[in-house]
Amino acid sequence: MNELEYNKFIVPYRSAMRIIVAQLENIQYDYKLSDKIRNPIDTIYHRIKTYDSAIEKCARKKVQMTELYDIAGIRIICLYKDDIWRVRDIIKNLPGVFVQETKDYISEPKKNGYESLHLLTSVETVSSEGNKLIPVEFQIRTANMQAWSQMEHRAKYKARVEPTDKIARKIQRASVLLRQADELFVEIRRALKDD
Ligand code: 0O2
Repeated sequence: MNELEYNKFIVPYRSAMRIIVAQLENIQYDYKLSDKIRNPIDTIYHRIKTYDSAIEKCARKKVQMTELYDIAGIRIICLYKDDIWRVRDIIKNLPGVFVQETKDYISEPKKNGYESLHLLTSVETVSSEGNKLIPVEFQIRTANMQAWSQMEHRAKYKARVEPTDKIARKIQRASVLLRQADELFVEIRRALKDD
């Protein structure tokens, strides 16, 4: 698939992603107006995978473009770790969204320290050619997990020297400290009865 074909191929992905982002923004707005229920959604990011990144992933995984589930990606950032499960339930209950697989890197973080909850879903979209199910990947994580993930990504791809085991251990240690901070955040909120 060349870049021009990819730009056409991603049209339904962009449309599925936009529908969901609009719904999540409405829900976030409702929560912000509520003085009874605390808003669990801090920030919503979304992106369509770049052509180069999609090509690289297909080659690495030896799959076709249609087999990638993260061409459309939505990332939701929470302030508190326990809000991740509330957001997961919000997504599960969205009309036309079907969770196909859950990757729980929170109960079981990756070896390098990566934490996040991933939901691989199919989203129902309407088009002139009829209804279609389009894969959309959700990543739900705290602001601390997001900061770590950005730092680790830079360390992996932007480093000008070969990363050493010592650096890998520091990256791992940073994730442990941020995990402790995430637990403290929830403790503080509960102590203040801000539930
Ligand atoms: P992008 O577009 O840059 O986000 P794989 O890609 O083979 O490692 P797989 O099977 O796609 O893994 O699933 P997985 O492990 O759920 O990872 C999917 C996405 O999660 C990745 O997308 C990253 O966004 C994020 N992710 C997973 N592991 C790590 C990690 O160790 N560090 C960081 N910073 N992010 C991670 P892509 O494909 O990398 O692309």
